[in-house]
Amino acid sequence: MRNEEKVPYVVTGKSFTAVAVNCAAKAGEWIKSRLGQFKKLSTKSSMHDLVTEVDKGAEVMIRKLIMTHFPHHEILGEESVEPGRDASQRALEQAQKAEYLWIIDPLDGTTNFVHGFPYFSVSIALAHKGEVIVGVVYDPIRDELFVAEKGKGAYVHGAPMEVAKESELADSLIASGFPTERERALPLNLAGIQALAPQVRNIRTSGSAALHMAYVAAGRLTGFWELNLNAWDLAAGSLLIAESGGRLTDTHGNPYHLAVRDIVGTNGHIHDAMINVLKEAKAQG
Ligand code: 2AM
Ligand code: CA
Repeated sequence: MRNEEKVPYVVTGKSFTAVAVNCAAKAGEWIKSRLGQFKKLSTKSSMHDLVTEVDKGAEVMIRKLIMTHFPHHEILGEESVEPGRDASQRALEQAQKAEYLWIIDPLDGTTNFVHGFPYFSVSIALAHKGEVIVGVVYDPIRDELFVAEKGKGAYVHGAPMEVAKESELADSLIASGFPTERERALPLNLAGIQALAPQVRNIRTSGSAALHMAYVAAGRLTGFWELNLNAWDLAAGSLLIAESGGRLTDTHGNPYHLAVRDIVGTNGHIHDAMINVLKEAKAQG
């Protein structure tokens, strides 16, 4: 075979964002069609960490589409990484060496999917030299597509998004989660919930970090925090929040980057107050 024949065929003429949207929409529709019909339920890092063949199938579908358009890009997907903190950090370090890196969570909110609780999403981000430049989160149940491009704003089905206006914790609706890692992350997050609950309007823990972050971007939640998340839970949502005028740091107030696992994302106004409460509760991790 001659050398030039080995070069993969590339479908040209589609923007990064168009491909991300296409992947999220296609995978999301398929996931929705499988609601209540998955065949095999397995566990990963613990009995609380679930996976189905739908998670895996959606990731394969997204990978194939990305490879069709951008065969030289790297892809970091939740279902292609060994479970656990160390393995995901090693995979991220390895993948970050790539110029273009797609970071995908084919199904964020698997526990909800398994139970038929209609709150889950597909999360797809593209990072260029470690900086997220495209972020897409798709909720197939409500058919809501959240899209952000670096420097160009964030949109939900074409309408520009803006973070919420609340300036006091007392007026804020915030969200978090109950981490699957029961030794360190769960007790710390519970300490944060205990400290913040009396001070805010209320707290939601709905089970999809990516969708919670999209809701912060859309102004439906004032803020979100959670410990021990992975790059694929956060990358797309981080750009949605940043491009909607919000603020993103780790739980100690350091700027967000792809290796951050303990996240605070807010409308900006309540950010320092939230971190202070976590600090006083020794819930920063
Ligand atoms: P998942 O459904 O893609 O696994 C809920 O608190 C959030 O935690 C969800 O976004 C969920 O994503 C994520 N999550 C579930 N298991 C996890 C694990 N073992 N490590 C980190 N995050 C996890
Ligand atoms: Ca997932």
